[in-house]
Amino acid sequence: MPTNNQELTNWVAEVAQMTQPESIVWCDGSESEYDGLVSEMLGAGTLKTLNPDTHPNCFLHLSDPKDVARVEHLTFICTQNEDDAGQNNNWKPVADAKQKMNDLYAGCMQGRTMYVIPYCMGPVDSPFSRCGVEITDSPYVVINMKLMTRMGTAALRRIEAEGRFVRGLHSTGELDPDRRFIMHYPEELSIMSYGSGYGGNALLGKKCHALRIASWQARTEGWLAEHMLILGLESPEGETHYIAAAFPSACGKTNLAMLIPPEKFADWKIWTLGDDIAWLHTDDQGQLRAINPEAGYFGVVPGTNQKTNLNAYDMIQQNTIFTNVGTTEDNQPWWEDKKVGSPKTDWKGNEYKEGAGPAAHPNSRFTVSATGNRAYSTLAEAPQGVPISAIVFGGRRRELAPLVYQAKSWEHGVLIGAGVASETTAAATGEVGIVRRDPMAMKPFCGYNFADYWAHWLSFAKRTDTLPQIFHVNWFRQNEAGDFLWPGFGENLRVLQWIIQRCENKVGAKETAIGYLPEGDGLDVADLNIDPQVWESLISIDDDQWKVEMDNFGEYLHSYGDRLPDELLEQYKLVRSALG
Ligand code: SAT
Ligand code: MN
Repeated sequence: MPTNNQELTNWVAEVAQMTQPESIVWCDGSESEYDGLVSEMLGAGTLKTLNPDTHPNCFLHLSDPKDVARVEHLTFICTQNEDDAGQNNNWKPVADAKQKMNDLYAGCMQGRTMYVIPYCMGPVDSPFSRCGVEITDSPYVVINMKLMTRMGTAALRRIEAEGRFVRGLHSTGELDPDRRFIMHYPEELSIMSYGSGYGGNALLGKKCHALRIASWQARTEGWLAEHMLILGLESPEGETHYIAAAFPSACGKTNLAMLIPPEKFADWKIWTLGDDIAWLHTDDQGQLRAINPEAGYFGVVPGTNQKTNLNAYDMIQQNTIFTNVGTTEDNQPWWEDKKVGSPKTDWKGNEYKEGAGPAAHPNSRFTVSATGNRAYSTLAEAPQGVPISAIVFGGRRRELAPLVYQAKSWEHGVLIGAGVASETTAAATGEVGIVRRDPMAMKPFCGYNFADYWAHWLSFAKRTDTLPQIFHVNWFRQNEAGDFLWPGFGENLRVLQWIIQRCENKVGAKETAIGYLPEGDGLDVADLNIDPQVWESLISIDDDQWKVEMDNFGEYLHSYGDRLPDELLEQYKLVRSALG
């Protein structure tokens, strides 16, 4: 597939010269191309067909056992000045990083096919979308990019018309963890990834482009690239409010984005616009609007069942790529907490043995087109995106953070976002269950210095006076015995409803040092039979715990030194002094 874009033609030729592939394929994004690659992978044994009667058009890929998650310690932001990357990122000088990568790439595609994937993040006809081209030697990457992005001919036409694109070069290399790097060059809008086939390391349109590179582009161009789901909440009267929400990886973003209203709210409806990434812009009227740059879901499989997420459960019964799950006797995919069936093989392809670890890897994933979700909103294709009423931050905190609270202003909301912290999960390699600071849920994804990023967030107050309200939620409070205090899942709708009522000034709230909290009966939980003392603890704060938290947070903020925006420090001082 020839292109009239000289820059792209030259780059493809240069990469081919360096990596020496056996052949070059320009991907057109067609169904027949997808089917052809699936057949090839089935032939090569890198993909297996799952039970076609129960799971039509579903396939299983088992990765290298040492390549199952993002690798933050091997992920770098490479800029001319180290300070521009900030202490929130690993940094390497541009020239050193390129040298290292070019050495790894030399001859790395010998005997392999090199695929050229033009893709568009966001609807192809949206002014807010941005294009990229990924070159890869992995057919697994191609079929996943097909589900996750708008890829192929239409994207290439847009690139030719616009004359610009993000360059992403990927090779699975030898999958050697000692020869694995994910390098980003935001100043030249390019990415180099080597040695991993895992989603966030290899599907370069996702975290690498749509967050790390896009966050840099967004600051330059005056918008925001965020680790946020987008959902629509439709009331029985037919009015829909859109909410964008940021949570660290594997904190239930996909479940919230696909929430099914509980019986009591059966006449409410949740529409899914996106489950992972949002690009936000202010429009001519000053309204903040969001598009989802992605076209599919790359979701955590374990824990998905008919009770926790029926829409996702049903969505992944067909047309889905499973990575690193187990299988049942009759070749259906199986994972922990599926609640039906039992495992015969595990995610390494061995016979499952009870007590010898889980059948599915805790970070096993499904890849599926967003249109397979019955709550899919066609507005995900709207070029102007959807208007955002509320921004919600959240984390996984056993203690401290109440169920929900509201910021007193945009600037205070930025402080709340900067204060997001969460107990770690299995989406990244490392220890699980440790509290780590994760501002705006962007710690692994902000492509520049957090101090500059907060300044950019604060600058929106000067762009418009109709910004959304900002909130913080925590679904994960536990008692000493480890029981969750809040039922979560569908019942989270009650919290979303309170959030919308607050945006419309329809419900009161009590003012505290950290923000506005629900009044006793302001949030409708009467029929949930929550112990009144437990309920009280969910909607109040412990000043002493908060003083400790704020002191820790203060130290963290100060570690950004002189670049920290004064306004953020002001907001910090207001909260800290209100706590006494
Ligand atoms: O990084 S991935 O996109 O592969 C998964 C996640 O952490 O959200
Ligand atoms: Mn994510």
